[in-house]
Amino acid sequence: MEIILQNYIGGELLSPLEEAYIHGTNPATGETFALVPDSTAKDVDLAVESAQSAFPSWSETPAKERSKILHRIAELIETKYFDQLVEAETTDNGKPLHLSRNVDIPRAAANFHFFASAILHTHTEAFPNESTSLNYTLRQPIGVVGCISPWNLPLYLFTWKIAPALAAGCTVVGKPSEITPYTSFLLSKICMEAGLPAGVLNIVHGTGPKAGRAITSHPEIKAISFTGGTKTGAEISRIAAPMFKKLSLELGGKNPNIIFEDCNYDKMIETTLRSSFSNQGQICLCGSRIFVQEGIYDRFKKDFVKKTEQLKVGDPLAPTTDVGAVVSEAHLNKILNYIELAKEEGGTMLTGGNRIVLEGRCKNGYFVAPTIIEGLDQQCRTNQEEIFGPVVTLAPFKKEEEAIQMANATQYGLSATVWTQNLNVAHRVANKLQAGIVWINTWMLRDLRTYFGGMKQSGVGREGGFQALNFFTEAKNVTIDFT
Ligand code: TXE
Repeated sequence: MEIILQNYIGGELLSPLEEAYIHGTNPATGETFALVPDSTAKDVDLAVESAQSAFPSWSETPAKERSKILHRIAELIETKYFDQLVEAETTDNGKPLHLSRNVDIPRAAANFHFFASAILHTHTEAFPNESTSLNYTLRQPIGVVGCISPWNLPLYLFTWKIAPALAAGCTVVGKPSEITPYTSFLLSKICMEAGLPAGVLNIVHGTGPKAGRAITSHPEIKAISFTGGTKTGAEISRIAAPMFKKLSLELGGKNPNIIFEDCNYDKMIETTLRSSFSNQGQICLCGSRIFVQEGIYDRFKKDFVKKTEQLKVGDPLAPTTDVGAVVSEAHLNKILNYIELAKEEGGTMLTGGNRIVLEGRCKNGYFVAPTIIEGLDQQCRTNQEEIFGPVVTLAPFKKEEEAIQMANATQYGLSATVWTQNLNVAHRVANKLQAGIVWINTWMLRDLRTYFGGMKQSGVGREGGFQALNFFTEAKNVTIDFT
């Protein structure tokens, strides 16, 4: 029996107006387990109306009250609903259960806690002119906003957008990815239980071209916060920019991982294994291009291949699984096509390069062997385009300048990792890398207060901390003349 998901509009769970559904698939088994509303512009209109009517009262609710409700949502995620959310995320996405339990769902709760606290610690600027006049800044919630999120970190990224929007006093029409909608459906129930007033958050399920486009083109939606593919980001900008909507776009990456000879080798190799294959390589921050200084290249190659081959690809529900299923059949085929392309482009498969067929429950699941490719030049498509799977390329370098040049040689600029014990090298390289986020001797060490986002075609704007609260507010200057 499939679970039937519903939209969350005006504080109620509603079926899509046209009663149309799409299939929600468990990527580990290939089976349909849910029916997902295939909402249209009509559902979005309804959601916008309800967000508009909730806006005056929510935007004037004292920050302290908004904060309390958001903390309550976080607590319900952490306690009563925790196990259900963990299982739902893994069923929907294919990621190993331990990732849902230790990363995705705790982070969703942390997003609410963080912005519920942050809203109590805001301040604005003042510009006094001796005894003649004073300017000060008001930051006011922008209105109804649209939050559109992807499938790779479903509840984690959805809440990363809606928590600051709600904290800032905006009302929201959100759309999670149609590929992984289950946990945001559960979030609707949590919000009802936490006492979030009707219409403050509305969740409309459905596809990008229908429900997503209806959100981006709706004249009453004042800002769009989007995470997803670069092409989709461009399409959203084409629609939203001429309407003068505020835009925050977190897009793709093709991130370099630069390894110098003097690095802490053991820490580097364990972390590189994670930055390459965690979540099946489906994190926009994964380091998919690995550059290794020539003195340790052969040693690294041997050890890295060995450790990669020890990773257990398996049922995401099994506690011993390191690498689960990729998110969908279409995405599986995309990854396999890139692997074929890499061969045509002259790449050598050091390990992997194939689909894995498991036995039992997961025999029809979408599994890919962690893949390491060597021997490609930096300009080829494999090294230029985002594959978003468990696939990395290796290349040696001699000098610092060469590593920087290769690292910067893509259209993307999201994140980068640098491994060295030499402080001078670390600072010099960090300074020259074209990336919004640089990690030195670590990866994915996140602090929610910091700027998060990319340069070049990896996006526009920054999320995180007060940046996100600023995005969802308008700055208004007030001038008083004392004379
Ligand atoms: O993302 P999409 P997809 C990359 C990755 C992946 C590729 C495509 O390379 O293979 O993007 O993945 C909604 N108007 N990333 O197709 O299409 C869509 O419904 C409004 C990188 O899943 O960008 C979903 O909710 N909305 C990435 C969201 O946009 C639209 C994470 C993301 O979907 C829309 C995911 C439209 N016209 C994929 N079209 C990252 N960097 O984190 C789609 N959507």
